[in-house]
Amino acid sequence: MNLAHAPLPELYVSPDSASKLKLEAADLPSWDLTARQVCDLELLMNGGFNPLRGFLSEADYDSVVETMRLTDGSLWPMPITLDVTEKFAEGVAPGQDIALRDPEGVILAILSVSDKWVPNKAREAEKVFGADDLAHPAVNYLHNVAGKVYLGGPITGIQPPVHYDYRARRDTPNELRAFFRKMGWHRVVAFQTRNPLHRAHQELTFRAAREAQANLLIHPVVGMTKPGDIDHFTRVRCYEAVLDKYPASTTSLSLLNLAMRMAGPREAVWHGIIRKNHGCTHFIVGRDHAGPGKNSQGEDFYGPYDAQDMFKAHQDEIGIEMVDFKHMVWVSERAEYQPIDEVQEGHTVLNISGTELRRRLQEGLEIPEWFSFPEVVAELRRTKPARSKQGFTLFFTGLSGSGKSTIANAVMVKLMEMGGRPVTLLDGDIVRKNLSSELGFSKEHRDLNIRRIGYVASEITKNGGIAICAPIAPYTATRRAVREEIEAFGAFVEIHVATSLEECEKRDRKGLYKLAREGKIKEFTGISDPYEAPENPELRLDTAGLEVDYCAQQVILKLESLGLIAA
Ligand code: PPS
Repeated sequence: MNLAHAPLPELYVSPDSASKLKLEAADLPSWDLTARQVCDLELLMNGGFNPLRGFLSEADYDSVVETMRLTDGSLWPMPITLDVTEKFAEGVAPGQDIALRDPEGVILAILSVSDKWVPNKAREAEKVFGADDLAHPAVNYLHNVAGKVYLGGPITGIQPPVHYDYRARRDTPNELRAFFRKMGWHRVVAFQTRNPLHRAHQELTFRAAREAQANLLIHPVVGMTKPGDIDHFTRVRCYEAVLDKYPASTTSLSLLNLAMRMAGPREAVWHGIIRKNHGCTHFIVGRDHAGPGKNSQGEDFYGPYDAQDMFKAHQDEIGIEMVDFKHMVWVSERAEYQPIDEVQEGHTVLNISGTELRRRLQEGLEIPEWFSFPEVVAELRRTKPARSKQGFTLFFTGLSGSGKSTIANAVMVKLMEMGGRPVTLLDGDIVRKNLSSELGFSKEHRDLNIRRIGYVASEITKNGGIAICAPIAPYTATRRAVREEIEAFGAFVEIHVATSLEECEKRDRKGLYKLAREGKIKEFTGISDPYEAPENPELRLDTAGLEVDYCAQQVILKLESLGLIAA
């Protein structure tokens, strides 16, 4: 038997033991897994993360962070840890079992806690992601989303997370290994992707498989990808359309419920181990594999070939061979795709970048047939109508009395006059009355208030409406979290109403500044509580000496320049 196809150890107990454990688990402390943790747990339990048998212990974590290896010397580049809140961690001690549940409360596994520690997140960011820079999505997650305490220990698997979508396309490592065995596929090239496939991808994957004399597995990530990516429902419909373009029975499509970290070189090695576990013998690694985009200085986090270099250095140990990802371009004279380094001198090369494609989709412009398959373009247009038809959020932030509500009201009226999309105003005061009446002004309460506003705005945006928010929203991290939540569905336009504290206090329209100065109102923004001004808002307005109408007009012009309103 080809070793790549032999069954892999899983962490699940038998159905009988699972039923018993489920009952016993009622007495255990329960941790409700985050979306990322559900993904990690599924791959731990089904062997996708082999050789891991649970969430990393502290010693393994330190070793992985520093050396990309477990303490037993096995190659493992990514810290797979269970992060929890300090509050939950207080009630847990090593030696104890805890029940791991999905967001609906269904028990998936038991963690036998061996270690509990507070990680040095700055070190983790530096070593694993290359920089402690919040522009990296995984570093931002580490500092602003993940809990402060890590728990480690072996897992007893009870049941896999339930997926209601595309069930027939989801395979465990052992299911894929059995499929390859059954089909007689001895050499399999895996293609990792988080984007829709266009003609160039189809060409390059087809060529890669042919060069390796192997079958092809399109293995897209459907767990968590980079914030702002096209949702996996749309992508899978696109992949299914592209699958028909390969010669019959050479290629298969399977969905991988992985939560990506966008860690470039380390991530490429991790992806290789995961594909090896899924029975593949070859893996396509291209330029800037799993790249996170630009850092806060506007530079790339990793060199374009760092991932390939690191992969090559470890491929023998992993037991999977790298296949180079060729940059394919359309050659007009030949009416076909060719690798860029094989194009004859003088021939015309055409290419549409990801940014250009997004622009054309946003503006409803033509996408040529040489670039993509009509079925894929139709699918993308269906989910991503032109920007001027999508929902969006206008998010005003600024001190009390800065003029947020006044401008927001004026903008709302102008947008309603234009028509076409429903407009909802989530003004600070309205929200505090209807959504957040029990909240005060501590950091915790303000954050909760803004998260609620963000949630409602994201729903409005998702459903094609315009949400206008006008809270103080004093904290950068919270505004950023709301931005990320909303950008999954449409534009987030941040407007800093930058009227100075002196001016706001001079106006003191509600008489609150006076009371705050007298100490009669505590935690008052600008006086006894912080306001972190946005560094890069889409628009900044200082209302001192300006008419409301002029300010509202500036906002409308901004929306027009962003393509959010059209003639
Ligand atoms: S936050 O920080 O975003 O949750 O605040 P927000 O929901 O926008 O509420 C701000 C309005 O509440 C009034 N108010 C206070 N503001 C700031 N600090 C303290 N301690 C405070 N207490 C009451 C104030 O009228 C704010 O309204 P605006 O429209 O901003 O002037």
